[in-house]
Amino acid sequence: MNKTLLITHVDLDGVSPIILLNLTGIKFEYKNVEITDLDETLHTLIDSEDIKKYEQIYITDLTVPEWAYEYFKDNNINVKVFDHHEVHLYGNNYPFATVKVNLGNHQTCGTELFFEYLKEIYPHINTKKVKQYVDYVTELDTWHFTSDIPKELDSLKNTYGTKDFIKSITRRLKSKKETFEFTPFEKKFTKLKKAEIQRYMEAKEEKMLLYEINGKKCGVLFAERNKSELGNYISVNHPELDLVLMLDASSRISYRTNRDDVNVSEFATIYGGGGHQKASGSKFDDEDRNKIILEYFKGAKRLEKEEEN
Ligand SMILES: [Mn+2]
Repeated sequence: MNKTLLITHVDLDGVSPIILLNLTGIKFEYKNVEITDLDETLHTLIDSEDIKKYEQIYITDLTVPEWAYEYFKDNNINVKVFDHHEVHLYGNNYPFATVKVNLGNHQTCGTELFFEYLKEIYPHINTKKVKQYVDYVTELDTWHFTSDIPKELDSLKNTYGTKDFIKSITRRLKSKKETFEFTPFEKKFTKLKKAEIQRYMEAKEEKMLLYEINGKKCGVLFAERNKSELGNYISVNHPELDLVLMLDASSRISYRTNRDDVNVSEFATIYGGGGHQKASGSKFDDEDRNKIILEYFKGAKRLEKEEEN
């Protein structure tokens, strides 16, 4: 078993800390965890006592629950936490957590905070090219763009899949090339993808339904992908809306706005969720899906899933 474990989120900001650790040359294991699964992941690690086998645990881009902080403290687990979510600022009560929403004069992300830490211990990773990559991730995660590259990077991650993306980017960052570049194929691919996403967003916009919910004027969409981009597109095109609600029926509900006078995190909290001021989420699980199915197909009976062998 390796002595270092990285527990991190699944998006570009969650996957990039894995890439950064790859660059250090140390051996480690990692787990990509959805926000809603962190509690269970930590419980499993603790109950099995596996957690005590690691000399170093890093947790990035995830909000660590208070009970876990207390456990780490009481059991002298060598954990370091790096995150940028506002709801997680209580983490700073523990010396082993770094939770910052801003770094200098810009909004930061998990990857950047982790990079700031790692580059002190492993100065060889502090190259112009790696910094360039970290900046792309920061731009995407905070939705402040100076170019289209961050969105293209995200598009490539979704196409390659997490494992191959990690391999490919690690190789590129390790290479002798001075700057971070896409291959000719990737350039062509991202161009086609961009046109496809534009068509997708226009189609979703046409199907948007309007509601007043809790005194807010909401545009409601059913969408399973490109939610940040779609939420932003609708927000910009419809300044009359307070917020954009995107229902991903097989996953979760996302809340977006680009208005400064609306806090979607407060809105999401009403529905048991949370997040950032301009981008938040709440759960939409089997229980919710079941309600809809029973409402639509009157008299339907839910059956137990058969055990898979
Ligand atoms: Mn993040």
